Amino acid sequence: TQAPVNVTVTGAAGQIGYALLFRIASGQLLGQDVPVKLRLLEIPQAVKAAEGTAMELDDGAFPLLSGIDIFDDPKQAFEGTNIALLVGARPRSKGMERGDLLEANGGIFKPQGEAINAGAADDIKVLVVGNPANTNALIAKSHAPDVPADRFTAMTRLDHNRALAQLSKKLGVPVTELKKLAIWGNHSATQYPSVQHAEVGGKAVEVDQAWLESDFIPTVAKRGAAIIEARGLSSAASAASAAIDHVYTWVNGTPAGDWTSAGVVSDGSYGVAEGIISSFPVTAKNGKYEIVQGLEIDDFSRARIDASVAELVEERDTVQKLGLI
Ligand code: NAX
Repeated sequence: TQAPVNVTVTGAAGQIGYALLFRIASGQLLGQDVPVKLRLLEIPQAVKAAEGTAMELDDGAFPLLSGIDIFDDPKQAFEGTNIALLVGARPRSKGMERGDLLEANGGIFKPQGEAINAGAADDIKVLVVGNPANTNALIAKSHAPDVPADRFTAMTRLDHNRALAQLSKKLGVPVTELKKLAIWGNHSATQYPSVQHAEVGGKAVEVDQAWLESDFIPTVAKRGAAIIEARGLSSAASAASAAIDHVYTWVNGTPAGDWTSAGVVSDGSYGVAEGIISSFPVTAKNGKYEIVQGLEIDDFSRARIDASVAELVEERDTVQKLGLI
């Protein structure tokens, strides 16, 4: 039988952690034949709560869960890890400016990047969920010079799944009929969910532009706020589900004739500033995410992509000035 895969989850005692850990333990992250060993990272004040979650994980008697270790030190938490899910982050508090938020998160993602660089396994794959996810991933990557840059990704799969759900409702077809949707840019309100290349039942999707602009795009981009409004808490189980999807696809590949969306390091494709972590349509093959090449970009898409990328460039410039990258 296979040796267990080490999976580190940060923010393990949080809402997303609570939903995510049970999905991982049940084998949905890597597959029903892959044992996993969990390494949970929390801040000291939340270690006790993480221990409570670990007790519940024990009580699940999951056949594929071969152990749980809890840490408050990133150096230990990332030792020998194969998959790192960086969920814990510093939320925006009242009156906090964007620069303050980026700085506070730099204090988390810089040491985590360093710890990954120092101790993670050679095949390490990193998914950043904690917001601002794209720029947090950029900070972590910048402090892990010995890890190939393409191992650092940011989550826009939840946005992708939200877009699938909205389009499926609009067209009255199951999500399985839809292909080639894409999220471009930042995981923020500026993101661009694109149906330009989308297909339904193998044919081009046709929807009117007014619906796209006044309904589809804002509904997807502001879904997080709508969930908070309805639930009184931010998206958790759907975010955990998207994180599972992101890693499962990364390891197992995308089906032929389709793609998905992920925040990956830009190689300058489609005029997206090289080096930033932006969402693109991506395929996965042999354990690598690759940006889909050769797509024609219409004027509407161009303007939307540029606007979201401009925000990412601004975030990068801010963290550069703060000495965080
Ligand atoms: P919670 O506040 O419930 O949990 C966060 C946990 O992280 C807490 O237990 C906290 O103690 C821990 N933490 C803080 N700093 C840490 C550190 N340095 N090391 C380890 N753990 C640390 O938040 P939750 O609802 O679970 O959301 C987590 C993050 O996901 C937030 O940043 C949130 O904004 C982000 N999201 C990202 C999404 C995406 O699509 N990329 C969607 C969902 C979610 O909003």
